[in-house]
Amino acid sequence: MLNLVLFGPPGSGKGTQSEKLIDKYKLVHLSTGDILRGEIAAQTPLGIEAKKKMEKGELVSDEIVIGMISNKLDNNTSAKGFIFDGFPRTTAQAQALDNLLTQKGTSITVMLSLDVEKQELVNRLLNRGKDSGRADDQDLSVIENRIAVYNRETAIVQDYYKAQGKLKDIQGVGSIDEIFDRLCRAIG
Ligand code: B4P
Repeated sequence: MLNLVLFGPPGSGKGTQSEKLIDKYKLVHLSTGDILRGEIAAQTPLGIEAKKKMEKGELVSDEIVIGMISNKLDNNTSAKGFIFDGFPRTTAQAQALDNLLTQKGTSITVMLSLDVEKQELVNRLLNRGKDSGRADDQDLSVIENRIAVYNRETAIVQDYYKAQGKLKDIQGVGSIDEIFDRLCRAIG
């Protein structure tokens, strides 16, 4: 199986590049952000809980997102592999993911970490906010908080995969196709 972790700060291109990677490698896409937005749209109890955190740019609890990923893995037993997009975002999530994959006799192949500087992230997210309808893309202070939360709580997850020899850094500025080529070369 080919199991990719697509990693990087908010606005670094995870969702954008996931779409292209799924097409090429025929993987199942697991985006915790998309799953959470689906729960919010359906007004489930989980969605109502998650909305409060997401509107402020904070992380939803590990327990909720780990449970969601576990369900999705159980529902896709014949997948050729997975793209984990926006997950794991904490070391506890990374450990839980390793445990879930080990139970299924597989593991993460590589973490692809997109590197983009802060002002470019802010510009991209404000730009997306003009037509995405996403409240968390429309408020500068929420965007800045998401980037701060990434630096404080999420960036360290790279060390977890580096220790396993699985981290690949990818320059995340350039055209979408250029970045896609870099990702494909890193996957090999
Ligand atoms: P996510 O849905 O994961 O969203 P994101 O990180 O903000 O965006 P992404 O990185 O996918 O966007 P992209 O660059 O593709 O998370 C939202 C929230 O959900 C989090 O803040 C958190 O509250 C919660 N959450 C999600 N997962 C969680 C977890 N595991 N644990 C706890 N909480 C969790 O796109 C950005 C824009 O850039 C687009 O408009 C795109 O067109 C543009 N763009 C992309 N590539 C470009 C390029 N090369 N050049 C120019 N523009 C580009």
